[in-house]
Amino acid sequence: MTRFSSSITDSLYFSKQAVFDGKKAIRGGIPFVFPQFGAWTFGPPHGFARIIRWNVEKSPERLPSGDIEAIFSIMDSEFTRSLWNSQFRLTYRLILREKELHFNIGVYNPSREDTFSFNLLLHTYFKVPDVRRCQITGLHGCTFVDKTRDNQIFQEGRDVVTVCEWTDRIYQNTQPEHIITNVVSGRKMRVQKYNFPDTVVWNPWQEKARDIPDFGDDEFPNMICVESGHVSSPVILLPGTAFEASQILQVLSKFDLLPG
Ligand code: TA6
Repeated sequence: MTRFSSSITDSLYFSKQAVFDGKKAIRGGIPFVFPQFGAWTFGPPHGFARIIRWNVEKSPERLPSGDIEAIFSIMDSEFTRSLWNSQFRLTYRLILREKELHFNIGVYNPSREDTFSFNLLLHTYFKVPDVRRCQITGLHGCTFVDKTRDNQIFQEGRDVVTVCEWTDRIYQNTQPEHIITNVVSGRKMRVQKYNFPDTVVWNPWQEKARDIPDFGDDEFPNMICVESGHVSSPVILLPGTAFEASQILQVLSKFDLLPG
């Protein structure tokens, strides 16, 4: 497949040790978390969507506007039903521009009788020269579940969040926009999200990095995960209804000012 490169795709982090064998999610990029966030009694952690083969509804194609569009989908199969007995159809439409990447997700429940519930999250890995220098806006005042401290709940008091140690937090009801400073080449990244109430911030730091086989011991300073999701509470989808969520990533120059 053609590889499209832009300043947005260059801003994503992939581990030097990433393995793409179809058995587990690649360490980097934007793994698609569905229908479960985190450990799962019935199947692989973070669900099956990041390990199964997706259908290509529309191969990446340049539109007259210059944008590149691609559409992918998954639906229930014998395999998915063996883990999660729900009928579903999920579409994933991507629009790539030089400095922007748009993600439009639709989840549909085709059943006539059965309701299902799910989590959804885009586990985005950003490439950064030094994670300690990144600042993340849009989290001030939000409660968060701290997975590094027995899932205790705290409230964020900082206007901008920095990451200087093992961090694994689910921020709840976050602002619809985050700016992350000092991503690759010192640029800023704008993350805009719709119907994704939560934002997960993760970096395993040195010690935890050693426990991740497909992640180099010295790579933790060069990535930060800022993940738009619906994970604190499940989405409940009634028969015959659909749920939509979207995200836009936009590369800004290092000279663009932070909001407010
Ligand atoms: O989104 C953060 C997180 O759930 C962390 O708890 C951490 O384990 C990370 O994802 C990576 O998970 P993975 O299954 O890809 O190793």
